[in-house]
Parts: sequence; C-alpha cells; structure tokens
Amino acid sequence: MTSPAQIEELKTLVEPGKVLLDADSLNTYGKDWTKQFAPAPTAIVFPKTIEQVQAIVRWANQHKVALVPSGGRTGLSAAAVAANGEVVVSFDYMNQILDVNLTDRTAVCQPGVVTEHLQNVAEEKGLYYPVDFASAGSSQIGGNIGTNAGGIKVIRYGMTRNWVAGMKVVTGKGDLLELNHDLIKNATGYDMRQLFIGAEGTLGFVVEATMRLDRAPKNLTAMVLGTADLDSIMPVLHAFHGKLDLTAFEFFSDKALANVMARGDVPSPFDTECPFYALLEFEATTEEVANLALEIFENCVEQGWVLDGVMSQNQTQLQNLWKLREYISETISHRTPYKNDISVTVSKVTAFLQEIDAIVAEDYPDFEVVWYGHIGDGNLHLNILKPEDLDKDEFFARCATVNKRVFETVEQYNGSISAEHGVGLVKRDYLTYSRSPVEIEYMKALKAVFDPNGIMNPGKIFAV
Ligand code: 2HG
Ligand code: ZN
Repeated sequence: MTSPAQIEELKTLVEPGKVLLDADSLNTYGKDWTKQFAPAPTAIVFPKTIEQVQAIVRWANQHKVALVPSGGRTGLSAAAVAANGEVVVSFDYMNQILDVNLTDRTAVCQPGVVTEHLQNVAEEKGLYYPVDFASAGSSQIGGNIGTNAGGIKVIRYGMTRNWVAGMKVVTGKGDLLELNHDLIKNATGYDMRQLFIGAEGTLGFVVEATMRLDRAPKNLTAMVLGTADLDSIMPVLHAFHGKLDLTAFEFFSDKALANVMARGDVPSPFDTECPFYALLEFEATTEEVANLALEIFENCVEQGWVLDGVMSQNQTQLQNLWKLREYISETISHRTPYKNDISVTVSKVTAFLQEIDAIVAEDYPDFEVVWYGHIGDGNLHLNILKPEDLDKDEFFARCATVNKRVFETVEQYNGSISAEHGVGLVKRDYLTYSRSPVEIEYMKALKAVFDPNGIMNPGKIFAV
C-alpha cells in the first residue's frame, strides 16, 4: 500500500492539484465500462508532460507501486480498472494534437486526444481518420493503441495498429523510446512499436503517437438488409464483397434492434420483421456503383437470403441507419450484459456461428441472447443479458461455466477469445484458449524486459 509520505512525494512530480484522492475521483477514474470489478485505487495522477510521466514511473519503481494507465475509460475488458490499490495515471491533460503534416498525411497526438477530435481535425484538413466506433466521442488515442481498437470500418481500413506511424513510449523502467520515427519504410530490425500496440500498458505507457490519415471517402452510402436467418448473412457478404469495395459489413439480431427501437428516437429501417439484419457501407462514387448495389440486393432477395432492405439517399439517412448498429451496446448496458467478443477467419464464420448458436440455445434457454458485431471481419459480439430477478454474481458465475464451451469451440477454430476488446482482467483466465503456454511464457519474459519490477498495469493480460 502506498504510504502518505509517498503520495506527498508523488505530488511534487506534477503540477499542483494534479493528484486526486477524493472518493468520487477514485471511483470514477478507477474503472472502465465493465461492471464486474469494484474500483479501489489509492490516487489518481494527471501528468502534463512526458518528463512527468517518466518521473511517475521512476517513483513507482522506487516504491514498488503499481500503475494503471487511464484514457477515456470506455474499455470492455477491465484493462483500465484499478481494483487493488494502484495509482491511476490519467492522460486527460495530455490531450493536444501537436501537428498535422499534409504531405506525410499524419497527425502527432498526445495520448489523451479523444478519437472524435482526431477524426474532426482530419476532416477539416480534407483527410480522414478511419478507425471508428460508438465510443469515439470519449475514447482516447492512447487507450485505442493500448487495446489495438478495431470498430466498424476494419473490413476496409484494419485496426488501430495499421494507423500508428510512430510512437513515443515510457517503458516500465522509465526510459523514453522513440519508435519508428513515422517512417513508411524502416527495415532496421525489430519493430518494437508493434509490441506496445495492444499491450494494455503492461510494458510501458504511450506518451505520444503519430497517427496516419487517409483520403476522405466519397459519398458513403449504407444499406440495411433484413435476412431470412443467421445462415444467410455470409452469402450476402460474399455477394457484395466480390463486386463492391465495402467500407463496413456489420450484423445484428432482431433483439438488438428492439433494444435500439425502445429508445424511441431512431427511425425503423422498414416494416418487415426479420430475425437478423446486415448493415453494409460503400462509396457510391458514381450512379453505376449505386445501381450495382441495388442489382446485388435484388439478387440476394431472389436467392431467399434477404427479405427486405433500404439504402441511404443522403447524409441524415446514412447516420440514422448507422444508429441502428452503433446504439446497441449502449442500449443494452443497463441490462448488465455478459459480453463475448470472439473471432475466427471469415471463411469459418458460418460453421462457427452455427456451433456457438447451438451451445447458446442449449445453455441459456432462459436468458436473452443478443447477437451483433463486425461479421465481415469474422468478429462477433455475443451478449447475454441478465434476467432482472437474478443476482449479479450468480449470473456471471453461470455465464462463466458456459464460457468454457464457447471458448473450447473458439480454440477448435483457432479463433480469438478477444477480437478487439482486449484481455484485461475480464478475459485473462481464458488466454490459454487463444495463446499456447509457450507463447505465454515468451510474453511474460518480454514483460520482464520492459517492466522488471512488474509495476505497469500488473494482473492485466496474465495474472502476476
Ligand atoms: C461494438 O461493436 C463495440 O458495438 C461494443 O465493440 C460491443 O458491447 C459490445 O459487446
Ligand atoms: Zn465491436
């Protein structure tokens, strides 16, 4: 436990008032969007410079204090939860875009830059930051890098990893590393940048990142299609993917849609009730492209895969169709969902879905099951909603027993137990379903190199 004298010393390392100890702040900054763990940090510290981050890490090494990095706290794996008396390092005051280079198409960001801010600045410059998800309004670039955030445009643009041109990190030893210097080509041995991406702050903290920007997409157009059943979704993807350059291909179930409709502020896509829906997006650069999309749609109807559909004709309609998908997570959050974020290669999705769906139907006959996700990337979000009258701990315990069957299936398919939400505390006990014991030993050895005293977000990804 951190002593009062150590906290006084910590206060001298940052600006006055930038260490918070009050109960409200401890509760707010000690948690993310997960609900399984009670926050219990000792203090929250807000550095403003890289030097201050280095000083905090050195202080933590000296006193063997565990640090937890904190961004927008929108994570779903408890990677930013401080449940064991840790000191939380919040990047809220390192939130500036320091430079935009139009020739390199890059933006130099402090870790606390909010994703949407980067998207807006890119747009103002006629460019585009394509990593996007429902929490873009609060999530921060540092956290996105720490979890290698994915989202709704991965099918075309890939994950956060693809957009990090260069990075400055403070390692667990307090050293500052400048990785890749924003180069496109750099064949000088290990690309350590990649190690820190997705490492959930267990090796070091991102203190600056140069993010790549892309050309702005033209006339984005979305279609929402109601499918006859779960099995029809992948044939629809194949029908469109071969002919159109898709920027998104998402899916959701009728139960997911019902939760969004219950808000009362999003228009229903069409009257036909369907068990599943696909949302796809493409750049309708010419009228021919839009006509081609309609042709493929008609063909999908003839095949019996699609029962009804709608295509956006303007920006408002595009945004309203996206709300059907983007509001799902938020609208079910008050139902205390048990979340699964699993993936397989796209070619295996149909068989995998059938197996998982059968397990879920057998093991959760009395629970409401909500399917949605980025099916075009092979990434499914399976949410089990807690019945109102069931105790929270009992509910999570029951879900954990079914998890074993779900994860055994993931393992058989060489899939991932966490496609885009990270491991954190929530999935760490299941890591062996996706990573071999030998691989995990190498991961632990790497951690010891960068963080010999085990002070950087300990207990996340694997137990200490
Ligand atoms: C999404 O795709 C997010 O909406 C959240 O990754 C998924 O709530 C979830 O399970
Ligand atoms: Zn997602």
